[in-house]
Amino acid sequence: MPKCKNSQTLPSHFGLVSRRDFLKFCGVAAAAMGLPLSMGAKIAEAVAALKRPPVIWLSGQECTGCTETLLRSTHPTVESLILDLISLDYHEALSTPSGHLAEEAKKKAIAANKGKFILVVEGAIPMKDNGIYCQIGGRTMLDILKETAPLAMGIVAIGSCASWGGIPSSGPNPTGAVGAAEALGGKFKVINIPGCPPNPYNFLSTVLYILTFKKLPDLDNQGRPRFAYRRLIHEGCERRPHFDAGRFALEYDDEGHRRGWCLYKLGCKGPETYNNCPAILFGNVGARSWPVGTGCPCFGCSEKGVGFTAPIAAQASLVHFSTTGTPFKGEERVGGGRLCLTPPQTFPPIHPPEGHGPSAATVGVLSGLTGVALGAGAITATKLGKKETESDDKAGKE
Ligand code: FSX
Ligand code: SF4
Ligand code: F3S
Repeated sequence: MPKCKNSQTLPSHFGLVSRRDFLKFCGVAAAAMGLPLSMGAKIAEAVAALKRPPVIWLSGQECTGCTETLLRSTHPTVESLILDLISLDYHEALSTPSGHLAEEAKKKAIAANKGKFILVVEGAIPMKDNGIYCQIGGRTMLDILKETAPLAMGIVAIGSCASWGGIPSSGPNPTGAVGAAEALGGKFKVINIPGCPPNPYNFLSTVLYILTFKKLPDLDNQGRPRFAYRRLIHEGCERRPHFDAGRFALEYDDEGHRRGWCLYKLGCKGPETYNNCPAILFGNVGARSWPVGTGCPCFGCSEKGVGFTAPIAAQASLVHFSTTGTPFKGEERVGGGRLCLTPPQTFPPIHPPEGHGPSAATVGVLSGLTGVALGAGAITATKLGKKETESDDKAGKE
């Protein structure tokens, strides 16, 4: 756990979360942001000293999975942290009042926090026929968003629907669904946290970053925080050694699938999807708790033009991924920057009959090391947190 000189000045609890767990979480968040673990303590101190920023949460065309993912997350009770770090002044699904009372509560919350609140948008915004396909309290989501955005301090689009249209925008997109940035005509800077649902740690880390450093995190050319979306799923995937060795599951529940081989031929979109799922994992429901870890190909939920667009079983484009050793130019990469993959000279062709090319073990060691290095910070931090929690529990501390 990161040491914090002034940790005693922190409150003993943040709602349901103990000071100890809060510090651990901030350490994990620091690692996820690519910062040294020791920054976790600084983040904790900075955030603890702040007044909770008001948040107005609007919902458009969506399944409420983005809210669910925040509320169902566990270790260390991310939902408690979120609800303690921000003042959730209006949220359609979580507000106690409904109908006119809810509308009244929203108006009051916006008027009382003009220029100071963070606007979180969940869900897509239909543009066709003046937005009539999503109405709340008799008004279109489009109008509500256009009216609310100029009054906000900052705008966060949570989930793929709010980022670029997500499920509602998939072909033939009958309602003309788009993300928040596009609905606002590109006039506002919107932080996109895509994923269907997105990882709650990415949302919380973004909030922590803004609160701590008083500025937006570095964003890629799709408005996503680079700290979370700068690498392809394929770069940190634990099945990567099998891809490099040409070992693929060909059907669900075949021998290759049961042995944990690469899911590329089952339609895995890891080679064209940017996200930190292999490093941060999902839901803390057990080891390797992320789609590919459970045997399900990544379907590119966080990538515009891939998730809900490319056929599920279609093989991913390898355009982001050179097997020839030719370096990509930064601008060719969606998220920007250069790829840093397994040394290309170790690659066999990707469709060799089994037994040809370098052995899985040889390539596995090399590419496994790359994957380990990529996710090491976050994974180590997560494990550290868990181990310490376990031993703390045994010792009966806090
Ligand atoms: Fe979309 Fe979020 Fe997917 Fe669902 O609300 S990103 S459909 S998980 O819930 O907006
Ligand atoms: Fe992992 Fe998918 Fe890449 Fe295979 S194709 S290594 S399963 S991300
Ligand atoms: Fe989505 Fe693929 Fe991650 S489907 S959750 S981006 S592994």
